[in-house]
Amino acid sequence: MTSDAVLHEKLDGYARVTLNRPQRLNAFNEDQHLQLRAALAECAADADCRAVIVTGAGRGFCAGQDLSDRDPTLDGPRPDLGLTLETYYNPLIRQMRSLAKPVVCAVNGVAAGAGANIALAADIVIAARSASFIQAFSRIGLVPDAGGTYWLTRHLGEARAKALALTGDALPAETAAEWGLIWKCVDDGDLQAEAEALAQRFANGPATAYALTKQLIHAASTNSLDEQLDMERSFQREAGWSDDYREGVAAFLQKRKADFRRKA
Ligand code: LHQ
Repeated sequence: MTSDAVLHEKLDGYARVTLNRPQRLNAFNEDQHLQLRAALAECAADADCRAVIVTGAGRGFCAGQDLSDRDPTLDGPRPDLGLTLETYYNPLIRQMRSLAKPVVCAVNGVAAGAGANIALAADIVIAARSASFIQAFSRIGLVPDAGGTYWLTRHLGEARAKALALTGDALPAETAAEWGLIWKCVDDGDLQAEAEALAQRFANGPATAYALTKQLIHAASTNSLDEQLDMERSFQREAGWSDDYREGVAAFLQKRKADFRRKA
């Protein structure tokens, strides 16, 4: 690929992946989609990468789809947005959700349209105080996508989900944190350090337990209690057989810090 629409830095035990079209508030074109997917696939395959930070360059996190790329006012057939979702956004959301490593999103500025919902697909979302989340779709005659109706309804309930989606009003980061849409809101100058501290902590933590915990929590919203208890039993069995559990208990009994990154 010829552009740097996404930057991929490999750090000590984790990666930072940065959306990098700041002149367009990191709105997505096909290039940025393909580069993000490739970066995340590399993170998934790289055993040295144990956590991922996703963030944006410049003053915005992501303004969703680059609207000049799917312009319905041009001559010719109207664009098939369903195909765009099927080809680009849906695989991306599925990829982020199924990544067997913690994904931390550091929302450095406005997150609008699909940009907001891509942020919400991360496992942990930290936002700068100046950031906001905008379900901008209704402003241009569209419906929320990239999981928006799923995240909003599950995290906030119908009343707030509908108000945000139907009005397209901006939700300030602080309110997003108060409402439980995201993990927390921090001062702008602290955002990247907070995200890095979290990623470093995950990089040094029990990778198998993290991967299994993600799956359990994803399943919890649709499972019955009985199904969830069964799943916890099976996953705990697997966790209990891991080297991490052995090391965690050994460290506890020896009154030392667990070293989950040691080579077995
Ligand atoms: C942009 C964009 C943008 C291009 C800012 N595109 N240039 C999926 C399937 C297929 C197709 C349709 O969509 C989807 C999902 C979606 O994501 S639909 C929703 C698409 N996004 C939006 O509708 C948001 C559009 N952007 C905005 O409303 C504003 O830019 C926000 C509120 C995000 C930020 O406002 P400001 O801070 O005032 O910044 P700005 O508007 O001045 O933007 C800065 C520049 O970025 C500007 O370019 P310029 O050359 O004038 O400096 C914008 O044109 C450009 N930009 N968003 N999505």
